[in-house]
Amino acid sequence: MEYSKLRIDTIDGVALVTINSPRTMNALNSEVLAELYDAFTELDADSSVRAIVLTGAGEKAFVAGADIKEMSAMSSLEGHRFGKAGQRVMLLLEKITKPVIAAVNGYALGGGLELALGCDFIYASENARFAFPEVTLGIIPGFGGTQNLPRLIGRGRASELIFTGKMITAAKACEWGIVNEIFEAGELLVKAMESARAIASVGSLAVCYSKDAIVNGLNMSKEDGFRYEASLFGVLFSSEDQKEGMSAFAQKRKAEFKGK
Ligand code: CO8
Repeated sequence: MEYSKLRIDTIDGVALVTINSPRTMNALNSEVLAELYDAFTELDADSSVRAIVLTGAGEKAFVAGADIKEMSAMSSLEGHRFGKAGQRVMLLLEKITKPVIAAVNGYALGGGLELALGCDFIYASENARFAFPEVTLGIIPGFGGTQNLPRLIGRGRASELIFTGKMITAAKACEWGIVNEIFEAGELLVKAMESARAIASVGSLAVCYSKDAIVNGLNMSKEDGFRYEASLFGVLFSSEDQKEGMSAFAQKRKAEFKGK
């Protein structure tokens, strides 16, 4: 499929998805949201892709939020639809079987932070900045931010960010557990791709089931989560990858996984 707002490059089983509207700081308008939904659906179905990195074009922003110019004229009904269009992308990021790493290379504000939070984990450049400025615009985070941020960093810190709209540095975001690791700006994509390639080289079924257990387990009681994990664990014993992984270990050779 052709995309006008995204660039997609696939290298060694890793798809690099770049939101490509640097002049507007990669702001999320309806078109970008629709393309992101289509692209992630397409990449999920592509068996040659085993991990995904998501970033923004240019040096200033990952994504500076939902498109304020588009939102400013919306009716209540249109605002509701727009919110749903964004939430559909965030929920898809959780549902797809491939891990998605957000490489945050500048501002991740509002909907941009929500997009990063929808990914499995976040790496950031030293110049990355994070905020939920929605309250300064008279709205609230509407692409899942009020739900995903407290689950990730706890109610207190999430409430502080959402109620004040204040901007935090990459270092603070890392200290608070939003960001896994910080890299120099020029190194960020190299490191994110390296990490994605490491994921792409192990058993892809096992990675997919791990993601399933983590994402779905977060919405279950601990006991149900343990039960769910055990069932996924058991299913993997019917896979060729489990047999290959364990025989390769016994034979002291590198496993060749097939994802089945
Ligand atoms: N939407 C639209 N355009 C944007 C956005 C945005 N979020 N952010 C930046 N731009 C545009 C600017 O308008 C400007 O365009 P132009 O040259 O045509 O005026 C261009 O990008 C460059 O921006 P600046 O000149 O402002 O660049 P600076 O380096 O001076 O500042 C900032 C960069 C700090 C990122 C600044 O642009 C800014 O504060 N942007 C807005 C950030 C923001 O408030 N984001 C949150 C938006 S609300 C949101 O995301 C809600 C999500 C949930 C929606 C649910 C709906 C129901």
